[in-house]
Amino acid sequence: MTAAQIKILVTGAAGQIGSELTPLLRKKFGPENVLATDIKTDIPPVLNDSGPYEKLDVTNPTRLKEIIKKYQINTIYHMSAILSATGEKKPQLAWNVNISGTHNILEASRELNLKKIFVPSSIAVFGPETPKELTPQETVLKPKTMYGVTKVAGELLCDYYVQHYRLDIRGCRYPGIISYETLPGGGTTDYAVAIFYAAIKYKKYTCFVNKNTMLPMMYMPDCLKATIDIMEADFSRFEHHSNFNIAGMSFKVEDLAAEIKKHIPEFTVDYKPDYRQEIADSWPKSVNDAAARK
Ligand code: AKB
Repeated sequence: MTAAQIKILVTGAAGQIGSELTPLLRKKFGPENVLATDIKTDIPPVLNDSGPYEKLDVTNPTRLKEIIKKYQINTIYHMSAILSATGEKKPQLAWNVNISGTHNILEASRELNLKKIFVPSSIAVFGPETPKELTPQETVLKPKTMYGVTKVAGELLCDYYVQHYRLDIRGCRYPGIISYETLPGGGTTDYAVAIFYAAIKYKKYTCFVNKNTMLPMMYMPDCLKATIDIMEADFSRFEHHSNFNIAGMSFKVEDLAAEIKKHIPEFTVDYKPDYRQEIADSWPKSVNDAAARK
């Protein structure tokens, strides 16, 4: 497929990753070849006027197929999801969006013969029984959150569609993503972004996990590079499909706070762990991404 033939649909384009991935894809493949979609009506300024936009709820398969046909889509980046913290507050919604939404994407791709689909997973597939340090690619997947359950099921569903329908599906297990364009929403790793905003605006931050919490994180440019690299790699060499571990960095909250304090000396953090502490404690501290690098 040459660049000119690629017609991309991005779901969840107004979200934290979608709002930076979409402009990058538009730059690479031409704005008219990248359709941004989201359930939101108010889209971030970065997507405004930079290319086509349609409102889309991924749980509606009829509308999804209409859009794919209308824009002659052959490639999907399926970025919409309910994340871990919101998923614990609204487990039924998380199941519906993450499972039915992903199933709709895969079914539409099968029926309409799409060429390539990116379906992200997350470090949330891991649970308390998983080794915490340099978590291997192949390991115990027994998450305790609804988000994690939907992501494990999503990975297995993708494998099923690769094996039974020969679809080209790729994806990786995103760690917490650190960025500034669009705020993350509803995740457990959100503190690692919120702390910067709070430091600048209020010179203080109340953190919802304790100071020793350490989770895998990645800076947005690296996240975008990993996403594109996985999408452009030779599929015939893949030993995994939608579940590649990818790693950036890991740090304790107190270490991040100390680093910010070097720039804003009056900055202070207090800690009031809530239900998200338990989620954070069930996830790895770092992951091994040798399979993705290979
Ligand atoms: C979350 O915290 O739920 C997400 C994720 C790690 O997938 N950022």
